[in-house]
Amino acid sequence: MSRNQALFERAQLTIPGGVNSPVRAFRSVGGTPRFIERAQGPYFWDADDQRYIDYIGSWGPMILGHVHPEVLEAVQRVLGNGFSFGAPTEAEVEIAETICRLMPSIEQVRMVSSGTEATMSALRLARGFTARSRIVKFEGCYHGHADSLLVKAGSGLLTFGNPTSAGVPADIAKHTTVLEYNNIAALEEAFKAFGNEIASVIVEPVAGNMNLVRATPEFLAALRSLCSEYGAVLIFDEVMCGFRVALGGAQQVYGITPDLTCLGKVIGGGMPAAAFGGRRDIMAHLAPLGGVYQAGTLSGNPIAMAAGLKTLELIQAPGFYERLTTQTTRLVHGLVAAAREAKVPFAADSLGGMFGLYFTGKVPESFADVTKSDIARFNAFFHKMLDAGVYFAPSAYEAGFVSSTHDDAVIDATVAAAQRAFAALAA
Ligand code: HOZ
Repeated sequence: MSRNQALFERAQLTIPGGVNSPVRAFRSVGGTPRFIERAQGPYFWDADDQRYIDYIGSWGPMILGHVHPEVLEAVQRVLGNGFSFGAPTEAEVEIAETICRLMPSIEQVRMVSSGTEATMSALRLARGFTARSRIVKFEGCYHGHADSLLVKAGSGLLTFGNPTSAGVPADIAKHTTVLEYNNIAALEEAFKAFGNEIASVIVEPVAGNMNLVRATPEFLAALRSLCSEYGAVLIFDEVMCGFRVALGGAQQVYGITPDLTCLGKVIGGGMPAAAFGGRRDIMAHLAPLGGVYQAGTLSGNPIAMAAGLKTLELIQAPGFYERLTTQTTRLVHGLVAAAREAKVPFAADSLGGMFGLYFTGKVPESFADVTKSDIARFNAFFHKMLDAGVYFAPSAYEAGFVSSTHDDAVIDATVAAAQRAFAALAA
């Protein structure tokens, strides 16, 4: 038995499903999850010492590749000073100043420890600010696992949202309305029906949790103008796409200014750190200034701040995003060409260092489009690539991530493996 298998069997005795986050269990692709022992640059190695080219990068944070020497040095420099104080530090001020400078829609920011905390807190703040309860989200956008966000659409616009997880009370789900992503008509209809009740609309401007799906510019523009017209708080969940699709996030790419933004992943450089921030008049409603309560023992943790600050410094290097975009484009173009050669229906898309692979003929615009993917083919492709030492996300519903260490040789090796995988799928 391999060490991966032995560890998975052992893990299942004491950890539900053997993993600390469900997608890691490989349930949708089948097979044995790889237990990772170490990583370097674009690679990681599992418990059987197999090397993989890593295209999840911890689901986004590792934009500089694993164990970047300058980030390592920055972390090592502060380790001896203490791991956590539960009191403010200068690094928290520095990271707040950096985030506000890089994303000008953010006038003030509060650090938290995870993306779930960021979105949950931003929504409470929006509700406190507007004194309204209803929130609107979009099908296929994932904003963490807070109760009010694990909701799917009811049978019609005016019916209540339904919980997607056991344990979420219907009484909470009923305050969430779920609409189709990129559907402007549905959005207009919803605002017409109950616009004055909407506290907030939360959206991933580039969705990364139903595979990669871009919002259309028209959809985001409609969202912005309807929220302004009806006094609803527009929240961009940029936990995945922030500092990934461009230095200024999706809001820079689209030129749309949200009221609040949620961040995570890259801002912690691989350590647990996330944030929410935006308009000063809204942020003033947060405790200790205002009546909306939010707190956290590990918020602004000094080790996480050191990793995050150094990461945010390095991604500002001239040409960083141009190179990242070039490498990611090289990957998706190579994969599309390989699939075409083998006559496998396949499409791919990318923005900055984030990409999506779809086993359908076209790039999707909604969750319904994504569900048309040939999942059996994706799973077969995933395993062939894994066997060839390439680790894509173990689900057809996840985006992929490229780091600055994925150079031409790494990308070309991936494409060569994909040529063989597609050829075998077509056979
Ligand atoms: N929520 C992540 C996928 N969109 C997975 C997180 C993890 O397993 O680390």
